[in-house]
Amino acid sequence: MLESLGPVLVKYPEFTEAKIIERICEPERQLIFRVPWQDDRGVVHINRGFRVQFNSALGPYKGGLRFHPSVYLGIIKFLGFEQIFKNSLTGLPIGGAKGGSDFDPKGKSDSEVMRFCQSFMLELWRIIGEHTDVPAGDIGVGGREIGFLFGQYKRLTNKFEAGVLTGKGLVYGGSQVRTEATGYGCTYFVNEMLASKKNGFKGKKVLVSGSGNVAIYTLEKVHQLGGKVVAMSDSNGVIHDEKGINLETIKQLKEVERRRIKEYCDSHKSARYIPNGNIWDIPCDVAFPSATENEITGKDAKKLVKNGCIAVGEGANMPTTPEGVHVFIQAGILYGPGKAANAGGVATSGLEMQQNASREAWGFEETDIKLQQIMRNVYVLCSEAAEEFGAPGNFVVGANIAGFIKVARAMIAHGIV
Ligand code: NDP
Ligand code: 2IT
Repeated sequence: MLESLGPVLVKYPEFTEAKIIERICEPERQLIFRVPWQDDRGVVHINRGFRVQFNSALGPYKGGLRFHPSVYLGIIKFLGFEQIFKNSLTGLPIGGAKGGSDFDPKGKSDSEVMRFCQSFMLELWRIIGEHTDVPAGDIGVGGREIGFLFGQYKRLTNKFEAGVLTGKGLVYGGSQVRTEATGYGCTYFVNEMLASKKNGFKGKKVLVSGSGNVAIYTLEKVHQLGGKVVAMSDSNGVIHDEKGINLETIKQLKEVERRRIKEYCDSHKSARYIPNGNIWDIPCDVAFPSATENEITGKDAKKLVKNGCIAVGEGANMPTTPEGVHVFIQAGILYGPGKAANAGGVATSGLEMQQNASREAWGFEETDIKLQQIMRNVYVLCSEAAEEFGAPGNFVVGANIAGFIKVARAMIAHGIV
């Protein structure tokens, strides 16, 4: 990030004078708290909760909550930092934050997840609010968890404050397209990159890592646009089927039954399961890393390029290591970094906040069109900034610069705070 900003600081010396870089790297506020809860047998468990409110120059803090055993302060801070610039790129009035817990929802009953969420909110509610900080989902936090968190917030505050969380169910203030938004948005972004080369998804062979929220709706949109997803994964292994992955089976397996991807092969005989496999070894035209950070190493990136991959869209946050990013940039392939390519999720959260504020509920198509426009705009912003600052076609530089300048200007306007 800081490497990309060199030319910006030369052009705008006022940013250096106001110590914007030093200030932007320091979160405005960080909360770490104890989350005690009881499992179904009555055994007591203690987890750690986090919320890093990184930057509120553009609007209320905004960003997801991650429940995963790997969560610690460092992960939440890097995600919160990325979120500032991603949110800026959406063009919506939202600041940057992230939160979560080292709680592992895997294998827990609905009641255990509910008790955990209630205990988590019993601390978090003090520092969030429609105009203060608006959390949403991320890894391990989907519609079920947001529902439990919202219910507890409503009970604690005695207010139906719909805009305090996004990713809500459609029956109590959620937005159409929010569930689909990150995967759809990422596919729209890659479609824009392909279109700039007079290309498209028709007939393209595609890899999508992960099989959670982002991965599932990337699969859906890629198939709608005429591409074919031939492999997906979860943390245990990879499924590969050159005939294409079946969307309905994946949805049933992952969204309804919460089972492992391996079980896909029980009903699809042409698919093979590769335990602990590396999805990036499979030849493809387009890759969508949509599971987690650092999943594409330098070696994986080289393999992808060698196998003929022409475009990468990061559905996940920072899924490519710095070595991998270097390989993609050197090879000159179309590479959409997470803070641009996956901005559709938080952008649609912003649209959910708009609907909550005006007590409206827009239709699916109307909301999807807004999402498409936002992703086109993110693409244009990144391309133009890359061009202006001497790195045409480099969306890493473009996204970092375009995201940063807006936040820096707002911070200068607010004085030394
Ligand atoms: P989900 O919890 O719905 O799915 C996560 C998927 O990634 C699962 O298939 C999971 O496998 C796999 N995964 C997670 N952690 C690991 C790990 N450490 N190693 C291997 N596989 C892993 O999360 P989302 O789909 O919401 O999030 C996926 C990525 O997209 C994250 O990087 C997130 O930050 C990012 N993102 C999400 C947005 C959203 O709106 N949800 C918006 C923008 C970015 P398993 O089930 O085996 O754990
Ligand atoms: O990483 C992300 O952008 C998200 N997990 C979505 C955040 C949000 O507030 O919708």
